[in-house]
Amino acid sequence: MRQYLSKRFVSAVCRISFKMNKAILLLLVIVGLSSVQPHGYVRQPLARTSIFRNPSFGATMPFWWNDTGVMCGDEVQDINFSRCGRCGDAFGQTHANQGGTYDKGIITGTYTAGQIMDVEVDITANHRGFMQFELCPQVTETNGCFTHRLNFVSGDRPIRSGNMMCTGNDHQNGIIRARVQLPAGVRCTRCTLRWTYRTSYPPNPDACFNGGPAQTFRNCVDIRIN
Ligand SMILES: [Cu+2]
Repeated sequence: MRQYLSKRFVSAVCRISFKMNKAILLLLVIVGLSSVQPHGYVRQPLARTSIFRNPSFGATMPFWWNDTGVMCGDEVQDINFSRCGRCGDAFGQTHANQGGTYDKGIITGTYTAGQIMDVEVDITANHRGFMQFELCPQVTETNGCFTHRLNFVSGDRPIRSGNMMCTGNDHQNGIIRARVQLPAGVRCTRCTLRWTYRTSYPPNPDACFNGGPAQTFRNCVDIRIN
């Protein structure tokens, strides 16, 4: 991703370079490469940090404009995601959490207990790896409340161990549809569905599972289960 971005960015910059001095150019390239990390988001039900994508929800700014790059502060993660914010912030930050800057208190999906829910994820830059969904089955979101790791029933990509969906290869960008099993008997007026995309970047022999430090993306979604 960085290589592709840098080529495009540099060629755009070169066209206007005669007007700018080299120090400014260098700064622009560094800022461009470090801030743009478009890789993916949950579009159905719509993620908390992507709420601006559906204006009918009426959410007001500020918005997390780089919503396809909610990625633990771009810090690679161990297998327990121990240096990632609860909802994808950089470690120690809480902007994407319930009650944080980007929590607009808007429910984007309503389901019934035990239902198989349809989800859609838009992968804009596939880095292999897998994605998982977890449910925090209570109104008050906490770091430890994601006690239900949900199983995939079916979907566009291979399922591993029930609760992992491999995202495919580097060229498979676009929407991945999947069906996810909600637990029986869990109801909430508001609870948090969490998507975590653990890439196989840096590259790994197993394209789906990278047990070592891996670039990771995370979204929280506010849903209701009747
Ligand atoms: Cu990338």
